[in-house]
Amino acid sequence: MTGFASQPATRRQFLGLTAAAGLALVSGCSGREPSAAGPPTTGGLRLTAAPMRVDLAGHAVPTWGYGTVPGPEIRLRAGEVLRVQLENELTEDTTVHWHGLAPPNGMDGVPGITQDPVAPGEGFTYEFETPIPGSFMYHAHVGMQLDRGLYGPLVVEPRTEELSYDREYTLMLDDWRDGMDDHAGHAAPAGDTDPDPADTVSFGGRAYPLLLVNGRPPEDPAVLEARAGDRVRLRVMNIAADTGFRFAIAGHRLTVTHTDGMPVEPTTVDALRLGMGERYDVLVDAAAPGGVWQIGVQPEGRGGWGRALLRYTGSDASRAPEVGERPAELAGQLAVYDDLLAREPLALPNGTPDRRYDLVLSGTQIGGQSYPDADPLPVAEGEWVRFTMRNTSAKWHPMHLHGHHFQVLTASGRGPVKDTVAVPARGGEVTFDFLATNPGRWLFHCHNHHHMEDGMVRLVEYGRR
Ligand SMILES: [Cu+2]
Repeated sequence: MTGFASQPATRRQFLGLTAAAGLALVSGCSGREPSAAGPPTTGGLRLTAAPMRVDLAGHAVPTWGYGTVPGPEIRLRAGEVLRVQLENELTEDTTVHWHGLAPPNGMDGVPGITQDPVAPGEGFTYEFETPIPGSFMYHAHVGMQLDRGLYGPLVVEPRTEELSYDREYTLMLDDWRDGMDDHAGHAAPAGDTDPDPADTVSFGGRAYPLLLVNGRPPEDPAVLEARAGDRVRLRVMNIAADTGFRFAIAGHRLTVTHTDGMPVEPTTVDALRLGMGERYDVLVDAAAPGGVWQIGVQPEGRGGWGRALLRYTGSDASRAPEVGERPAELAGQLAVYDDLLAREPLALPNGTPDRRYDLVLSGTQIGGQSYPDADPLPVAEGEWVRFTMRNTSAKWHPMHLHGHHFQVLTASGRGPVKDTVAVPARGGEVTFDFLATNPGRWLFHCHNHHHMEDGMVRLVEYGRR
C-alpha cells in the first residue's frame, strides 16, 4: 500500500476496500458500490515504482510494482485533472503510460519520444485533464517492465452515469512469469517459433506459468460479491504481455456496454475475446439461483487457466466450483467488432479520408519495417486519417494507437470506437479511422510486448499539412 494517495477521499476509499479483505478482493481493484462512494479522485496520487513481493497463493515472489499488483485503482471524474507523482525506486529507467487516454503528447509516457526516461531515484509529475470517461489502464512503458507488476486500472467516471447498476468491479487479466524461476516445474519451454495450427487464434507464443486475475492465481481467486437481483458492472481489462483471453461467467450472460471505454449499443453475449490492451465493460444480472459461480479466463491458442468467483451474498463459499472448471459459456456467442455499434461515433466529415496508410503486418513488422529502422507515418493536424492493416502472420496482433480514439470500419458504418484492435492472423484485415486532433509524436504498435520489443512499432508524427 505504499505509494498510495495522500488525498483523504482516495485514502478513505482505499481503506474501505482493504477493510473488505474478507471478500478476498485484491487491493487496487474496485468493489465499491457507486452510491456509497466518496468523492472521486482528483489527483495528488503518488505512484512509487519499486521492487516488491507479490503473494501468489502462498508463494511470495519478487517483482516490480506500484505497491500492490495491480497497482492502486485511479479513479476520477470526467474533466478533472489527473496528477500523479511518479517516483522511481527501481534500478533502471521507467515511465508511466496512460493506456487509452489522450493526454497532451508530453504526458504520454514514452521514453525518448515524449519525455526523458525517469532515472532511478528521480521523479516525474504527470498532470493533464481527462475529459473523456471510460475504463483505462496505466503501465510502465520501458522495455518489458509491463510484464512485471507495473500496471493498474484507471477509471474516468462520467459526469452523469447513464447506466444503472448496483455495484462494480474491475478485473485485470494478466499472464505472469515474473519471479517464477523457483517454480520452473510449472513452466513450458519458451519460444515463439512453433507455427500455430491454421484454425488457432493465438496472440503470442511465449510460455507463461500463471494467469492472474487481479493479481491472484486460480488457487486463490478474487471473489466478487453480489446480491440476488443485483446488476453488476464489470470492467474487464487485458494487461497481459503475450496472451489473448476468452472471458465468460458460468450461468450468466454479459451485456457489453463499452469497448476500450467507449460506449456501444448494449449487446448481450456469452463470452468476450480480449487482445492485449483491450477492455470491455459489461453488465451482468445476478439472476442465477444463488451460489458461487466460476468467472473463467482462458488463453486463446494455448494452455493455462485463470479465474475469479462470483459469489451471491450469503452463499456457502466452500461450495465453490473446482479450480479448473470451465464455464460452457466460453464456447458460446462471442462479442465481435462487426456486431458492435458505436453510441458516440467519431465526428468524421463527409467524403473520403485526407490520408490513408495501408500497412501489412508480417511477422513482427509493420509495413515491412522494424522500429527503430522505420519511417514515421506523417499526419497533419485536422486530417481524417485511415489505417488499413492486413495481417499475413500466424499470430493475431492487437494494434494500439496512442493519444487517439479510432473508429473501426464495419459493414454497419458505425463500428466501435477503440484504441486497441485485434487484427486476425492469416489474411485478417481491419480498417480504422481517426481524426488527427492531438499533435505530437505518437506510438502505433502491437500490444504484444514481445512483438513491440522486436520492433513492431511505428511513429505517427504530426507535421505540416
Ligand atoms: Cu503482435
